[in-house]
Amino acid sequence: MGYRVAVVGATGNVGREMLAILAEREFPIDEIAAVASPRSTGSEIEFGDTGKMLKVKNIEHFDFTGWDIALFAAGSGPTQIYAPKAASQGCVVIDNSSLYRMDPDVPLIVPEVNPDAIDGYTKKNIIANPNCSTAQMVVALKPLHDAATIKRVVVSTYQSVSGAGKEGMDELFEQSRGIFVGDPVTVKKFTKQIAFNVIPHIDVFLDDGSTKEEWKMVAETKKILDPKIKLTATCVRVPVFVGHSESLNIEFENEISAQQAQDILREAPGIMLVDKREDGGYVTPVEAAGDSATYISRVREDPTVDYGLALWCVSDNLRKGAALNAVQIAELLGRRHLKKG
Ligand code: 11C
Repeated sequence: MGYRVAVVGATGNVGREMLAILAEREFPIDEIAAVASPRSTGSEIEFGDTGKMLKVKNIEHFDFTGWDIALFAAGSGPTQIYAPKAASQGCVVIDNSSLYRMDPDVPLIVPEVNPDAIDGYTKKNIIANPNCSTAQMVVALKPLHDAATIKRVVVSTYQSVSGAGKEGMDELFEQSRGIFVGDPVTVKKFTKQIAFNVIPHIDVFLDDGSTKEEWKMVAETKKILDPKIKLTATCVRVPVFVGHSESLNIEFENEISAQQAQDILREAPGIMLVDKREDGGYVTPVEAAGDSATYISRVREDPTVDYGLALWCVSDNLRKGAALNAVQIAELLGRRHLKKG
């Protein structure tokens, strides 16, 4: 016996990936619904690679009564309306938007990091999925924090355009093509040319000069991992289609060598250590795209602080950063709370 699962926002980058990962991981499903805005109603979408076609249902008329789990990848606007509706109709919402992440009554979960926090989901029947740049980073930080207690993190991100949705990917493609054929560059989704460029700006600016993406990395890390960790982030958009990369400088309370960190990371859940200290002995986003792991490379000691490490972290932002983490939350929920059969 399986679950009745709805994917809301099923036609977007993350929604499609949610369907693919549910199918790939053989999540026990009795019935699956692809739900989206009226614009997509009636179109068909494949349930992963199963060959099963799903007719997209209109979110405005969808009744969540009797559905066990809804994976939302619908953006904050529709989520604000339909997530509370689904939750009140008895369906547990796993939401990928930023709307509920800092709500004290909503657990913010990365299953490798804070699985026990999921028990608080009953307060609102909603569980939040973190921002993609936070998710892969906390997977990397957690085992090191357990070993030597992290005091401070300096992170610089290199975030792919798929984080900005399909329009972001289209803009990189169109600008790249246009530059080769001599067309003028048109900027729509991003604030400057993204093709053959990098842009040190993701999400809106805040009063202190940081951006909301940077603030999310700070606030979400505190909620998921440890409120005592100090973190400063610089988030940068790069002309990569899929896969976020991060350069991390981590300062610890206790001594930890690069060798010890490598040994710990090699065994840690969700992580693949690829760290050969030779040409090409590290992972880049092109290799991480389409994969489930968070890859760690370039682990080395940082001699500028008492106990410091530097490392490189890469993951598929649409998978661990969004859809995979949401499906892992659904699996955790099933194991702990919504047992079937
Ligand atoms: C990006 N990290 O790469 C963003 C996308 O809060 O869920 C995800 C935004 C979020 O643009």
